Amino acid sequence: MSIIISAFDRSPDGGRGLARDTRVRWALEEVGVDYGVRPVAWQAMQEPAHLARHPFGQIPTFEDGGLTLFESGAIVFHIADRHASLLPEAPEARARAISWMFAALNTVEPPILDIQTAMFQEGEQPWAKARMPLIHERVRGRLRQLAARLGDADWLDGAFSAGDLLMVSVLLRLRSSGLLDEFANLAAYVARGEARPAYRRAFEAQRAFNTRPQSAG
Ligand code: GTB
Repeated sequence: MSIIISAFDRSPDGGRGLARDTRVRWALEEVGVDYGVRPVAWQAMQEPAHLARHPFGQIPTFEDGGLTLFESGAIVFHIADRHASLLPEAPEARARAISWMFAALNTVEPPILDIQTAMFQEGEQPWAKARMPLIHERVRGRLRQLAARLGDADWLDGAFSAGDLLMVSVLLRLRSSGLLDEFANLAAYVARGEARPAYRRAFEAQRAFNTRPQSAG
């Protein structure tokens, strides 16, 4: 097995699939490529060996022979670019699918991440409670636009693509907020993504990994 990805030794979410190795696992499952997982403990994330793979000391990373990549979007793009099925062959359709990849990561994910930041990093601040409704409203604005574009289509632009893979991955992080359920077509879109056999395999693999018995030493 030549591909190795890195993941939290044990994700803080306990295997709910919210850490970003899940989207990389999903892409690898979609294209049918085996991979191994390098667990990275918290203290090891900022040590030289991991920093050599990831300059910001994060997960996921991707190694294939002499190639090492970081950034989940770049990794998913690399996988999609080198295997059939996650990006259309036709140049214009391919370019549109890549636009959706960027839109997921650059336009839709940032306000969603603000929810997590407000809860976990800023929750103790005196202004934290007042900020949350503003963040929710920004997320709603994006979801409204995305819902309008998706309409009653199954996927964002024709067949399922890496753009959908990243968009569904990003939207999944909203589930506990209840915001996704305000948009029935987006909730159904995410459910379609989760129902894909490749997603199920990726989810189960990360869950098994994150709930594996701790070794004694
Ligand atoms: N832009 C980068 C990418 O897309 O790859 C962002 C990578 C990133 O934020 N990685 C996080 C990380 O390594 C893990 S995924 N954090 C440690 C650090 O920065 O020191 C984010 C994440 C973490 C935990 C949960 N959770 O437990 O629910 C969900 C998501």
